[in-house]
Amino acid sequence: MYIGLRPLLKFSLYLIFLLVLAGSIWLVSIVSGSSTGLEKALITTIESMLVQRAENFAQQFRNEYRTVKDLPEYFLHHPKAQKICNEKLELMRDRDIRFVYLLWLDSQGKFRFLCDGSESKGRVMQKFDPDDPDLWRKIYRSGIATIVDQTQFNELWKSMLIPIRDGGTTRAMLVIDYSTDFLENLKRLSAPIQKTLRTILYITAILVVFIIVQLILLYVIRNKSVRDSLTEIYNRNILTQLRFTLPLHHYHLLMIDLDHFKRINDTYGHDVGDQALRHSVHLLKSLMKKKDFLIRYGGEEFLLLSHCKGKDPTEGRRLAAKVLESFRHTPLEHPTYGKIYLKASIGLFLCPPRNLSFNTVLKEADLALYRAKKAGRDCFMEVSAEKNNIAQKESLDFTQIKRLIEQDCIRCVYQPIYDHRGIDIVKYETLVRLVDEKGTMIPPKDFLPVIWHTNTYVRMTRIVLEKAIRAFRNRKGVHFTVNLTLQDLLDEQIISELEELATRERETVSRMGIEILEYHHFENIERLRETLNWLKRLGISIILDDFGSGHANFFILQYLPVDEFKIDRRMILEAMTNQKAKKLLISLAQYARDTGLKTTAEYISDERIFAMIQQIPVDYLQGFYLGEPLSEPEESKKTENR
Ligand code: GH3
Ligand code: MG
Ligand code: MG
Repeated sequence: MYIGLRPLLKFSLYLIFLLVLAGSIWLVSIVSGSSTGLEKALITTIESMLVQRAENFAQQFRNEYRTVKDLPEYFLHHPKAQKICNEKLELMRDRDIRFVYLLWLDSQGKFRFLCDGSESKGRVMQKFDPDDPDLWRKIYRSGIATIVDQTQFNELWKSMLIPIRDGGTTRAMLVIDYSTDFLENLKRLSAPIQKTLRTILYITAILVVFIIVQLILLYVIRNKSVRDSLTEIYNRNILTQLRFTLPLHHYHLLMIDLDHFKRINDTYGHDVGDQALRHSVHLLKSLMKKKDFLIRYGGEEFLLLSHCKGKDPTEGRRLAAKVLESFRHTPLEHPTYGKIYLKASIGLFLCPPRNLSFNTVLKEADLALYRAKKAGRDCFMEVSAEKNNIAQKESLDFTQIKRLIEQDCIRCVYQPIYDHRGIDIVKYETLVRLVDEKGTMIPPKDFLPVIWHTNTYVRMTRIVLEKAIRAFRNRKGVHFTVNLTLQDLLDEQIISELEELATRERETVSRMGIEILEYHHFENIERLRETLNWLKRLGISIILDDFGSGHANFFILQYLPVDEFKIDRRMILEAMTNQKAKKLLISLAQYARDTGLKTTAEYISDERIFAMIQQIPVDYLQGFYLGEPLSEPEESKKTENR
């Protein structure tokens, strides 16, 4: 299983890290380089200023003594000229320059003083011994101004040697000795700047550490937020990322829900329930390949995304079958309770088409799972793009439906319900539709499952109630019904809406019936009875929809304050070909008649069904053969189309 970060994100994190690292190394090198660089730059600037001064001196000297052939001789015999020369040299001295003097190289290669601007002056022709005579002579003869290190005296740092040339030969050499104080002063001068640079360096270092720590924290937190703590696989938060990065069309999607898991908790306790969840994850992981994803999608619901190499559907089906097998044959081994068998149902979407959104794919897989549950559990049901024709028709997502509902795009249509002869309209059933921007009517099956159990659904129900009341308010004597699930009747907002309507529109509500859907699985029959009694007190008649399917039984009819039920369409279709089913249908209708209940036969969609139902003692008929839903309820009238 691939459990790391997605490659793109991983790559971005590495990139950021490398950039920060490279940036900080660059900064450090700049900052540390600039402190020595600054020192060098200062020295070079000061040196070039000094060289300039020395050059000026050399120029003057050249001009002044051009005519003098023998300089040592001249200065020996002209003490006044030597004094002037000394004074000029003295001008160059400051606190960093200890000695400034003019040397002459005699024929034996010995250096001798000509003039001296230093404090303790050398005499004319006095011998001078540099610490590296060969080097000094070389510089003297080359005529190129050079700075040399001083090793002779501790207090001296460097000497600048400036040969003064005239007519192709060096006539004298100006020497300027820098004291070590010069270096100290330089350091003192650059100290504040260096301090600032060092501070920048420290701040940079702290920032780099901070950024790295933040990156690590981000990585850890992000990783935690997409992990399920119980099973350590991904939780559904990972979908926010996968939505943008995962090519879903390369995956088979398995929506896996454990069957009757509540019973495991109820029988063995929550801890064992938790162990069972971990055990399930263990089983699923063992069937996964490297590129697959396993996500805990809900409490006992998992999403397995299995990478499909080709578009081979058998591969996905085989995997789904293997998952079921694995659950069937590998129970959780519990030390106290022994073997605990788990089973699962699966909604399977094989390589969803490219143009479907993530939400649509999940929703379709969920519907397939729902079908698997309905089909008896412990099996898988497939969504196929061809079968559902969803490749061409992208389903609406929650936001689109919510927007349409908020923009008042709900339309109610009214399907007539006839008497047993199919002649007189007895009442109307209110059916809801959504109209999209293009004016297309969207049937409830395409939007109700998406908004089930949300506030948007409650809002829609309230709007439908209001619209139905408005439609029938001025149609005196016309009865009508609206559809509500049992869940709706337990919702406080819908209850108060009904109460309010019953007060405000007493007469219209007294002509209203509620067709109750989804009551089969409601286990608290007492509560259901109370709710229905309450509705009856408001003047509303109660109709059970789809009676005869699922767990609906005769007991419900005896126990609940019901006025009517609608016979499940499957019973009617079965009665068309099966004599036993027909007899059962007759008994059911007869039973209702004997006990004062009204019955409606739905799905009267053709003449044959209509003819068959004539032999059954039902009270009302409904179906396209008799009347399609209308945008406006008509006044009660006789039908002429047969
Ligand atoms: P169905 O076959 O229709 O799926 O029935 P079910 O009981 O599996 O499904 P239902 O949705 O009614 O109940 C799911 C149960 O899963 C209820 C809840 O207590 C349990 N559950 C959810 N999360 C956890 C969990 O983290 N630990 C445990 N022990 N139980 C959990
Ligand atoms: Mg379950
Ligand atoms: Mg469930």
